[in-house]
Amino acid sequence: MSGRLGIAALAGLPAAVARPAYDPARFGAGIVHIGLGAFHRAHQAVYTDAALAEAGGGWRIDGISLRSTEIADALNPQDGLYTLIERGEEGVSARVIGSIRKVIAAAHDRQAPLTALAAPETRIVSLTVTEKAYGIDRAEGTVDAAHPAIIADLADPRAAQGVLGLLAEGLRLRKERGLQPFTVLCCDNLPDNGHLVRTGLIDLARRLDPAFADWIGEHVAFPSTMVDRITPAPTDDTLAEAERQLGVRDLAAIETEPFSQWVIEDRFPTGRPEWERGGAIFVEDVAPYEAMKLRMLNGTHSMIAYAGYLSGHRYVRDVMADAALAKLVHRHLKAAAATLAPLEGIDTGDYAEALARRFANPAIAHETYQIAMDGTEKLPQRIAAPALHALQHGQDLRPFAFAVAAWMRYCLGRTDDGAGYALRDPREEAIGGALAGVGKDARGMVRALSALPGVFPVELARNERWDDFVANILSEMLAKGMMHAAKEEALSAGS
Ligand code: CS2
Repeated sequence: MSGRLGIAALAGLPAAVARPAYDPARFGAGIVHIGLGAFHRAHQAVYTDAALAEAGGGWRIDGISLRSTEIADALNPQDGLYTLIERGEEGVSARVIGSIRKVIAAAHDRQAPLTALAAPETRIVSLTVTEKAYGIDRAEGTVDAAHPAIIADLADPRAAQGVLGLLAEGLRLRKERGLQPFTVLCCDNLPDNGHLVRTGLIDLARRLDPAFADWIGEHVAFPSTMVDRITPAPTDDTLAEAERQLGVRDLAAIETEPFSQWVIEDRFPTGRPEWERGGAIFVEDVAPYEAMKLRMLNGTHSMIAYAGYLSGHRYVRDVMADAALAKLVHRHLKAAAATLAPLEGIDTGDYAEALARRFANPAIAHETYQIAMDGTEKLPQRIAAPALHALQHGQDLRPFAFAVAAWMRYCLGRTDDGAGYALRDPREEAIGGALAGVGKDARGMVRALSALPGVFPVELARNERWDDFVANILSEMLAKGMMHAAKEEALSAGS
């Protein structure tokens, strides 16, 4: 068979391929999702697919891609359908997801995103745009007045193109037209993500029209969420696997692990899909779940990314097969767990074991280089926050210092063999500026990078014991190379 995935191809797919247990065309869209990357397609869109299959409703998703046109160009000709490939130890399975109705590429049509946000049927606007796209100064809870999208959207709010600017203009249009506001659902890996977006958005709105800011504060819900599913960027192998399973081509296929988790605060005044049908958990307060996931999964991931990449490991699973690094992974998980408040029904020891197994999944090729990007955006909540807690409570600081030293070493942009790589961090220039003239002096590097605003809390950065740990570990990394330094660290880590 040849051809391309789409509604017309569904009937001819092999029996082993699961497909929507509903006719997608029967349901309208109630969600606009900004940021249609692989993660959304492996996560929220899948929960929505399950909700549609079991409970129906006008809850399909209209996606918005703010920058690239690639996903729109791949998905629209396929009627929004794509393949979710799950790779577990037991094997590979394929499932066609039907919850996405269409994708709007802002680059193709500048007006279309606002039209979707202001459409009467839009009741939820959800987001996976990565930490850096919001333009929120997280320490202050205000907009970052130096962020390019914030500058542009404040100057010309009616033609907003950034995340917060679009939300504000979409809500303003709805208010003007007498439509109910939508619920804003942040699905990025940020602590207290609903609250964070709320404060940023209200601050932006206040700079435009204080009364409108008050209206948002009073009428718009921002439930927080914890999202989890390890989803590597799709590759040619992903597309080849989809074609092998389906017998037709799918240019939007993605691959992911079997595990998936979504914890959501149940505050949806304008309604919501029955995401619990897909396994989502609704709770009063997501914060403790988010802290656990950010500090244990994501924090350890970041350590794995920097120490692993510089040890020559391309994939997370290779890091887990390296005895010394695997030991440091377990050490980090334990130290991160110790910084958490107890959560009823959750044993962090079991959670750590499950995470280590997920990291080691031999079927998932998750690049350390992918996770290493945007370090300045990720480190504050993943590493610095638990490190500060550990400092204040007399707990083990060293694992966090190791992770930070590995990031600082990574900031040099060169492997131990001298090969260069791009940092891919929004503050790349500031990092380069901070390191200029410091050379490979560990103390100097620590001082320079610790002073980058907003990455490390002052109380941590100024602590002598912390500073000594980071500088000593970094100095070992610089002198002996990452692989060797990690081995020594693991030896001294005890059992
Ligand atoms: C990763 C996350 O790239 C990264 O920074 O730590 O994308 C991670 O894979 C997901 O949060 C897992 O849910």
